[in-house]
Amino acid sequence: MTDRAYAWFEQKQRERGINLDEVKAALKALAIETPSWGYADQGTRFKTFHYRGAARTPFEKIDDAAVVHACTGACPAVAIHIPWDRTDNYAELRAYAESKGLRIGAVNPNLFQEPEYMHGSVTNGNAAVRRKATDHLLECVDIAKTVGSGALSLWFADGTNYPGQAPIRQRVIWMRECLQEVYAKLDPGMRMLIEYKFYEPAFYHTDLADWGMAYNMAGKLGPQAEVLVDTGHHAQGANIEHIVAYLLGEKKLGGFHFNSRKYGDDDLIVGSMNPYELFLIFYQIVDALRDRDAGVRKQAADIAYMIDQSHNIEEKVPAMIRSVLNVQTQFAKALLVNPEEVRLAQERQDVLGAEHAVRSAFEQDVGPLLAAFREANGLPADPMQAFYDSGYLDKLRARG
Ligand code: PSV
Ligand code: MN
Repeated sequence: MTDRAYAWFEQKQRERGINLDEVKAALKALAIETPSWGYADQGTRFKTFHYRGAARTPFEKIDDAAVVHACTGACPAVAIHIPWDRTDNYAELRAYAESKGLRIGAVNPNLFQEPEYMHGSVTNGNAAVRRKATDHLLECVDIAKTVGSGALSLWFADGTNYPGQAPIRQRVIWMRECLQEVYAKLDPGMRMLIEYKFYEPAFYHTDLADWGMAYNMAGKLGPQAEVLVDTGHHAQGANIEHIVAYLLGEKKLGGFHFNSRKYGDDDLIVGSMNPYELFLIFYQIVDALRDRDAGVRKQAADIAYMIDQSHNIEEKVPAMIRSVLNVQTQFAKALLVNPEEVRLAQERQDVLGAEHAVRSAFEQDVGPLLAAFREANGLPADPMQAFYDSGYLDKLRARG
């Protein structure tokens, strides 16, 4: 049945003018980092429900991430958050990850939990607090070097709740001064990813509220600083794929935090609310992978894909697997857009033809392709079923 379904799919794509070897090569290159915090108990401001089996230590988080990688073959790295993953021996953490076939991915400093940060971290009016925040960022650069990570991923909760609360232009300068000091400590190959978010926890103004502010900051710092797009960090109706295309054109798109949202920064399973949006994001990326400009192609090929979800009521490991599969599905569909069909329609200024060329790829069933691709790469055709069959859930529940 699977063979027949794939044979039918193959024939259909041939008729649509798609080269499936290219599609499979691109799928093979897709690596999605999972976040250590997605395996632990997480909650809302109302309640953190304990989930039986949630990871309690950085080592258990790595165990869970390794299972996600074993089932999907697509998640070779796990991001860490400091101090949530603080340990007194980061070399040991790295060795443990490597022993499980993983590497440590982006290091995420945490500048929002200490009492001193009530009025901001790197933008705080108090120089001693800015110093403390800067020192934490520098500590994270050192941790990144020890664990062999190539990325320092920054998100600032800094902002204000009321007009007049703090000097907005001055805070930009304070942040830049701090980040310049941190940037200077990066190794040559390291990236500094700068994430933006328009509100929460601050409700009046946030110091890095949108992609333009992050882009401007990254540009002032230098080529190793790039923008990170968290899909949950935009106002309702924002055209995220436009932002993605723009940043790719500027060679400043460094990475993604994938998650899904209905209202605010909901951190729901990727692709669960608006899969077409995720597809359109990937359409822009695939388009950039075929750009005439080698710099744009390289930028698109080097995007750091990460999941950033906190699972409040979901079973953590299968929720992560579901997210990874949803990302792969929309990426695979985007690879089925026929660029020549789009180009010709654009040339004719054929609005409906161009829209059809894009949407018809979204409407393809990539199930047979992904199953065949996984089997050809020694992976389970159905990673979710493989997870449930593996008995790992019982092991998790034994954690209590
Ligand atoms: C902030 O909402 C954020 O997206 C940042 O990436 C943080 O590091 C992460 O969530 C923490 O869950
Ligand atoms: Mn994020």
